[in-house]
Amino acid sequence: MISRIDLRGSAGDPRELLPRADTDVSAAMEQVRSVCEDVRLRGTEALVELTERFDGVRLTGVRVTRAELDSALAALDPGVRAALEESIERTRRVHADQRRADTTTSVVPGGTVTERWVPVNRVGLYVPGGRAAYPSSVVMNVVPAQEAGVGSLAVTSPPRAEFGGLPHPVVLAACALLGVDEVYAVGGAQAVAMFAYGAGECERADMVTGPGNIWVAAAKRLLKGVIGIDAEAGPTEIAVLADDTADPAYVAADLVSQAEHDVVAASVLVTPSEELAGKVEAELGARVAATRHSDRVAEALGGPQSGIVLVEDIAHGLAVVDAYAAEHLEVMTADSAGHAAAVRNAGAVFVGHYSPVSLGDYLAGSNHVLPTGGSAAHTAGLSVQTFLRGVHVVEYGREALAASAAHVCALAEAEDLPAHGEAVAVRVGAGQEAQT
Ligand code: HSO
Ligand code: ZN
Repeated sequence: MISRIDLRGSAGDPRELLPRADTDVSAAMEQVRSVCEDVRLRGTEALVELTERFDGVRLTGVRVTRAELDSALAALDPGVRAALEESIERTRRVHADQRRADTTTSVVPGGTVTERWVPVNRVGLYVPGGRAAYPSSVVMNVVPAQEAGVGSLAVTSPPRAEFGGLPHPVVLAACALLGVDEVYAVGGAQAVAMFAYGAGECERADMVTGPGNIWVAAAKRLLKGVIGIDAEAGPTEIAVLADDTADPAYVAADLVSQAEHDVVAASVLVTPSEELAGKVEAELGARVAATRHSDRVAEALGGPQSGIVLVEDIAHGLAVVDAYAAEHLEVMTADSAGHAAAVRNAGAVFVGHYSPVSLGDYLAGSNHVLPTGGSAAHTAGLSVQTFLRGVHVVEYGREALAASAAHVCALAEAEDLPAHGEAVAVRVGAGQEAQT
């Protein structure tokens, strides 16, 4: 079952010893190149053919109709509808609060620089298909884009034969609840290419965001530059930093919860307590056997990407989880808040015994599109900020320019770019007056 890795007494970079899946996105890039080219050259026709090949669905049109969205919403289970509405409300409140205000700095008398936060014009949001349905990912992508003020939003999700060649009905219903009416039944690399180049009814987008499988990640990497992208999302990961104040049932339940996503999902417990490790192993045995997706969970927990990591103490554990830079990190220790405050690298941090990752997946109000594969060391998850650009707006008057001229000319001369200085001198002279 889950392996143990003993880092007690081991010096050096823990990254060498920590479990982590290696998904080879670059190998997949070669394969998605022709798919993307095909969409660029043949548009909708290519989308229809590729969808038939990869999803086994013959589309009559790539766009989901208004009537199809409405009937998905009408058929939505009332309990699921209430949960989605609450999720949208909480996520909206959190994300609305994150929106940064423009700032204006008066740099010199008569000279200002304003940072103006401007939303991206048009965004394509990818909602994965695959084993599960991801209406929650619709919320996590759409809400921050809406709160940022993105003017044009389109969602795409792979069509499913069992749903009459449409994306999952709950995904469609979530789009309808959020007021998104431009929805496509296209998945995989071809969906990223559709947004990057435009195809038929789908106008090209400035940016594509959202998690997907390896083909989606490869297409994002390939087309980055043609289209803006968020972080590449790989298989989901949970790391739990816990001591023996943690309840082994909680720890095991959380490790199982993320293992449920995928056979390559990673569940890692970091603990100084051998006693807790033993109890969690026992709990896992019972929970894995009882859970609905038992085989998938067992494979994920038994895989080389998962493990129980024994550390000297919590300080060592903190160094280890920082090195690992998990997508999700839970801290369940005697001083959860204090220890969590010391964490530097994690996509999202879940503090204490009552903040499981699955709460964050659906309802905490935080975002669940988060950096994986260690990229939390340099990248943040999806937020309002993802969809905003801080544009610097420069406004100097004549006097302020005159007072700056000498310095501009000096730097222009130092860089052997005298025409830069001349563009100032032509307005105000070379600016001898600025020798202050
Ligand atoms: N844990 C996933 C998100 C998710 N979970 C969606 C359930 N639905 C990656 O953060
Ligand atoms: Zn999840």
